[in-house]
Amino acid sequence: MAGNCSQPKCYPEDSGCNIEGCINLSDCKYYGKKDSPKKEDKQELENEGHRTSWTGNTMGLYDLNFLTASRKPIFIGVTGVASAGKTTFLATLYCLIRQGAKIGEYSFAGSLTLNGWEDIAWYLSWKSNAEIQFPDHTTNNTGRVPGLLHLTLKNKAGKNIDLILTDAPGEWFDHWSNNINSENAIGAQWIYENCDGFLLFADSDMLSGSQRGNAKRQLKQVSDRLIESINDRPIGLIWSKSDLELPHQTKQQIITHIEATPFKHFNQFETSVQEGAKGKFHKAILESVNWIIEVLNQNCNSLPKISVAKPEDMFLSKRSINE
Ligand SMILES: Nc1nc2c(ncn2[C@@H]2O[C@H](COP(=O)(O)OP(=O)(O)O)[C@@H](O)[C@H]2O)c(=O)[nH]1
Ligand SMILES: [Mg+2]
Repeated sequence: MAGNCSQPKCYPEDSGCNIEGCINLSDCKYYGKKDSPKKEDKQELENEGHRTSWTGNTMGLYDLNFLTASRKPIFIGVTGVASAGKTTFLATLYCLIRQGAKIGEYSFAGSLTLNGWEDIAWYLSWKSNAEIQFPDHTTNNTGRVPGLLHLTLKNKAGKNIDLILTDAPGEWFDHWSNNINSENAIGAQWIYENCDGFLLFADSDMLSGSQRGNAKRQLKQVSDRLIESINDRPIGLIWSKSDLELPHQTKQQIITHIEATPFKHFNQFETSVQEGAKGKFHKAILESVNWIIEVLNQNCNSLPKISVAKPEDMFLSKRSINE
């Protein structure tokens, strides 16, 4: 049984109800039922192959089968401690592309998790007394897989790419940076093992406030853990909440710490839910995601050149006699 659902492939606490699509979990006939699923239901699930992700909710692991069967999405791990601004960043990203903003050369072409995006972006879409409303705190559960948000993007040449961005509780990264083998670190370790690139959140608010010593220590710990087996994967450092001032010296201390262990792809971006002068903070949100896509494109092996007499016709051509 997965979490509190009697259906083996449903993780309602992590990703919403995926069998009945119930908004209120208590309405679901399978939720909270301790008895095992009826035999015929079980068979139905076993025979269904790759189920279409139809609810539009944030995806769980099982929904990924459908997406990854046809192509490899780019997985971006959104990492950092609790309240660092991760969910707000994701909600702002969605609001921007919903309005037509581009990520590099790519624009929005669809999503299997529109409900999931709308759930977090809803708060930013309504301002009361001109004050921004923020998304709810991502609940800390003992999930094994984070909430997964999906985007399909398309460029002018008609090339489609799929992105999956993780929305995980920050507490997971706290546990993970202390001990990767702890039961509470499983979800963060899943992100680390499966993501192609990472955004690491540095909270300008916490780093400049009364708890700054603790905030610096936590950030350094998470970054050390991330760098440990990073290989060629990119890490973008996100200075979140950049509408608030963070002393240059503090930033430099953190950069120096991260750069002390050299790794291949590192970049930094100042972002905020506020657009900033000439929209610079919002542009940085789009640029950070685009930078990861570009680095991953460079990392792909280019096809070897085949020496052929007729390069325009791969099927009929022969190797040149002189070679
Ligand atoms: N000033 C400012 N505050 C922010 C910004 N983004 C988030 N916050 C604050 O930080 C809190 C936590 O943000 P959230 O996105 O839930 O953080 P998460 O736990 O990392 O997902 C929010 O409730 C806001 O109060 C921002 O861009 N600027
Ligand atoms: Mg969150």
